[in-house]
Parts: sequence; structure tokens; C-alpha cells
Amino acid sequence: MKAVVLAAGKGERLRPLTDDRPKVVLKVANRPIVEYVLENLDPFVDEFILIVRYQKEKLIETLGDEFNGKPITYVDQLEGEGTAKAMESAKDYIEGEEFIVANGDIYFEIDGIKELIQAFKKEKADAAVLVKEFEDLSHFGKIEVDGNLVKAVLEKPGKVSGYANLGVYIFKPDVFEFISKTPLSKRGEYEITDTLNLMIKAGKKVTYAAYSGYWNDVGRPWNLIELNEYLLKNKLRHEIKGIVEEGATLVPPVEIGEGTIIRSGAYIIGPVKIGRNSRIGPNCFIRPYTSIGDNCHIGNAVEVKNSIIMDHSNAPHLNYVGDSIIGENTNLGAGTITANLRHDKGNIKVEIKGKLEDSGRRKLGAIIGHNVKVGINVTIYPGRKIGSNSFVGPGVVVDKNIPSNSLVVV
Ligand code: TTP
Repeated sequence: MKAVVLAAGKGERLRPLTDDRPKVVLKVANRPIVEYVLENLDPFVDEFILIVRYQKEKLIETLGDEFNGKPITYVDQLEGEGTAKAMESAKDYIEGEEFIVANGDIYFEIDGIKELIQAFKKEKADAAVLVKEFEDLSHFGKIEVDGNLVKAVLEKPGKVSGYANLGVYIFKPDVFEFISKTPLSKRGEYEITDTLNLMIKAGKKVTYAAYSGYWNDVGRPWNLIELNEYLLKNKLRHEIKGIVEEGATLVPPVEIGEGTIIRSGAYIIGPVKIGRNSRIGPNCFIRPYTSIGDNCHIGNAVEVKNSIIMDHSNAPHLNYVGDSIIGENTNLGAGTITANLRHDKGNIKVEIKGKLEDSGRRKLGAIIGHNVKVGINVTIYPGRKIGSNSFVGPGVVVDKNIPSNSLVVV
């Protein structure tokens, strides 16, 4: 069986982290998101077809031409937006048999695919959808069912409970007939959910599998923090490949990559994952659910908690980084602090595509893009973004988002 992985999206809700790369290559727990998808599909498939467009070179460079010894074919998305358009792009690569389709930006586990294949076979269905029960479906497509079959798919039905569409499907090649008839949706996209409704109307058998495992749709910045926390809590093994100086304390599980040095006085409470060739300490405090990439520097008197610090980035002197994401090749000046809590203890809101969205979190720090230089003594308000390639001068109070490629001074 082949797997078609949809990875052509622009990831606009994850700006500035996706300014120069597709979201599926962003690293969570020091690994590109798309690798988790491929890993969980791997036992069931013999070939991966990746649908690409936005910044595709970065994805091809990240994955290469095979995964676990199985070939990856990259296919350009046909002109037009949406998941159905992305899927249609795979048409010439699918022959005869059923195939799996999965969004490239979701995290799910192997059981989901197992259950989906079982349901598809048991019902002798034409298509199958993976679903999960949620209290609030405002951000999802709702899958309405009758017995073992799907009756309809409703896009963003509001604050109701029920089965959410998780973005993982099995189809037979005849789905392409329905894709070619799928109309443009209200938001100007060709969507798989509309294709499913056309199939149901035409009397095709669409079934579903209800998944009870962990799932994360990495659409917004705080989803990266949640997924990082889940992966470190549930998948991390204590493993030290680097050097730990006398006088450093590591509370397991802590993973430390080759070439990394943990200097005396560093106090690290796992789960914490640190990549290769990084310099940690002396005298820093790294708290649970922190991922620090390759070639990073966390220096003296720095505290980091529940955060993602990507490759080649530094928090070198007197910094506090809490519930934050720091992109690649970014430097924090001495004394720069991220605030991660409102004094009224309300949820932190973040501007996403021009609208303020409730992150649902009481604690959320900064979202800083790639190649950013932050000066000394900069204060960053909770949930604020600093765009990629920006320079923030000494003493600036970041109480508003800073667009990419900006120069901001007091
Ligand atoms: P979305 O998360 O809906 O879209 P996106 O990735 O562009 O993100 P944003 O809304 O923040 O801009 O996409 C769901 C999945 O489908 C995701 O894996 C990307 C993929 N996709 C395509 O491959 N082609 C497309 O044209 C679209 C819209 C999405």
C-alpha cells in the first residue's frame, strides 16, 4: 500500500516559524514533524508520496529520497488550493489498490492506522476516515455517523461535541472521479471533506475508526509546545552521549547528544532533550519539557522551561525562557526575559493571521522566528511574536508583535 502525505500547505498560522520553510520540517523534540507521520505510517506502506509546493526544497533536503529504506516520491501540487487538490496531484502515482492519505502536519500514533485499516477491510468500504471524540469541534470538521458508516461531514460546526475528522483516510483509486467533481469551498479551497460528502451522496460506503490515542494538529504555535511536552513525557529515554562535567546535576530522563557538553553547576530536570554539539552551563537551570537543538548555547544564570529552542540558537547570559519557541540561528542578548503569565491569570491570546486567538493556555511565552538578534535587557510580553530576520535593540519592551525583517530600537 502507498501513503500520500499532504505537505504543500503554507503554514500561515505558524508564522514567523514558517517564513522560510514548510511547517512539516519544524523540529519538535529535535525531530521534523513529518518524520513522526512517516514513522507511524511506515509499518503499513511500501512507498511514500509527498505532495509538496511551498518551500519544497527545504522538505526534500530534510527527508532525502527514502525513509527507513522505503522510497519517497515528491509530487508538485497541481494549481489550486486545498487538501483535495493536493490529493489529486497523486493521481498518476496510484495504481489499482487502496492507499492511505494523511496530512503531513499531524501527530498520531500507529494504533490509529491499524484501526483505520481494520475498519476499512471489515466494512468492505470505499473509504475510511480516522475520527476522535472531542467536546468542542469549533476548529474541526465534524464526522456524523450512523452505525458503522459516515453520514456526512460538516466543516467547522461550532462549539458542539462529537467526532472530529483527524485528517487521515483510506481511499480507493475511484476517489479521483469524485475529486474532479469537488466544488470550490466557501474559503476558496478544494477540500477532501467535500469529496467525502460527494461520495456519500453517490452511495459509496464511507466508514470510520474512532481513535483514542494522542493526536495533535500542529496548526498554531502553542501546538508545537504541547506536542513537545507529550513527546518528552512519553517517548524520551535517558541517554547521555555527550560530556557531563563534575558538579552538573541531571534528573532523568535527559537525552544529551554527541559532542554536547554540560558544564558544572548546570541543573537539569528531565524530561529534557538536548541535541549535538551544544554548550550548556555553567550554572544554568533547565526545567522539564525543554528541547534544545544542535549547536546551541545556554549559558550562565539562564533558566529555560517548557520550551523549544531550535538549532544554532543561544540564550547565553542571564535569560529566562519560559513556555516559548525560539527559531533557528537566533540569539538572545544578556538579560532578555520572556514573560509567560498574565497578572490577571487569564489565558494568553496570540494574533494568528490578523485575529487574536485564545491559546487556551495560562502560560505561554514568546514565539521568535529564525535569524533574530535580540539585544540586551529586552522584555517580551506573553504570546508575542518576533518575526524572522529581525533585530530588536537593547532595552526594547516587546508588547506588540514584531513583523519579520524589522529593526526595532527604543
Ligand atoms: P492546513 O493546515 O489546513 O493548511 P496549511 O498547512 O496551509 O496551514 P495554514 O492554514 O496555517 O496556512 O492543511 C492541512 C494539511 O493539508 C497540511 O498537511 C497541509 C496540506 N495542504 C496541502 O498539501 N495543500 C494545500 O493546498 C493545503 C491548503 C493544505
